[in-house]
Amino acid sequence: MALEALLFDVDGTLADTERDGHRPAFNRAFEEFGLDWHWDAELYGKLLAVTGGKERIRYYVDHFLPDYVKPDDFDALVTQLHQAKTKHYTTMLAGGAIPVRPGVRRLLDEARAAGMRLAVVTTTTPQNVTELLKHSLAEDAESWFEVIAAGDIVPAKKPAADIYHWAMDEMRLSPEQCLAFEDSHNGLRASRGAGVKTVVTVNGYTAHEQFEDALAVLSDLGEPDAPFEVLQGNAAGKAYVDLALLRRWFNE
Ligand code: XBP
Ligand code: MG
Repeated sequence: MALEALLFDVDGTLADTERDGHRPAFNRAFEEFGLDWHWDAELYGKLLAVTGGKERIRYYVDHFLPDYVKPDDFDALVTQLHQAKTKHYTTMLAGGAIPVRPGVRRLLDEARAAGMRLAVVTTTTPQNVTELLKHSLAEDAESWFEVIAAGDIVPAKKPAADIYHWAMDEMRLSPEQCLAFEDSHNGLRASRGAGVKTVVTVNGYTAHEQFEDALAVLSDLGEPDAPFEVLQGNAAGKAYVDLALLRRWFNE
């Protein structure tokens, strides 16, 4: 089957958002609520085992705070903390704090010019996607994507495949017509679980992870003057990911 659509993860894939974006936003929310919780860069790497911000807060409390006694309204506290975190994070994005990763804008431009269908498939909160696209890509970038599958749309977040199934159902596409971009083992489990061939671009938190099932594992999408590093797979001597290389991998 021909390649019809590109499905993009957001955090870690479109932009390097975790360490200097989501993490400080969580910490600001904790401070705002008078909590002495602080997630340093190393601890945050461990917490990334769990996707979803609310889920990550619960995981932290359950696994890293043995003496913490949950208040009766703990569920409400998690919700409020996460709302505050989203406010801090989107404020950072509105200030243009987080650029897109190398090659992202170039590949999106080429894909749009070629009439490729595009979607976002992520566990992050929808507002975060809107703000990132608007301030880090272009004012109208949200309209480039036919579907934005995000957040609590499906109850089971990545590594569950549900969000990929949801996006492809919306687009009336089968997995054999799509190619996904992910940055993490959890993301790859989700895309491959839905049967979608996947290119991985790693970042500082995920470079050590296992990606047996990827078409290729790269440092980033690369640019003509800043080639990617190939960590796994065969890039046929190319320096950057373009549609020709994607089709080559897709048809392998
Ligand atoms: C992204 C996430 C998200 C963000 C936080 O995973 O795990 O939880 O860290 O976003 P993926 P929210 O890239 O695999 O989609 O706080 O909005 O949940
Ligand atoms: Mg990701």
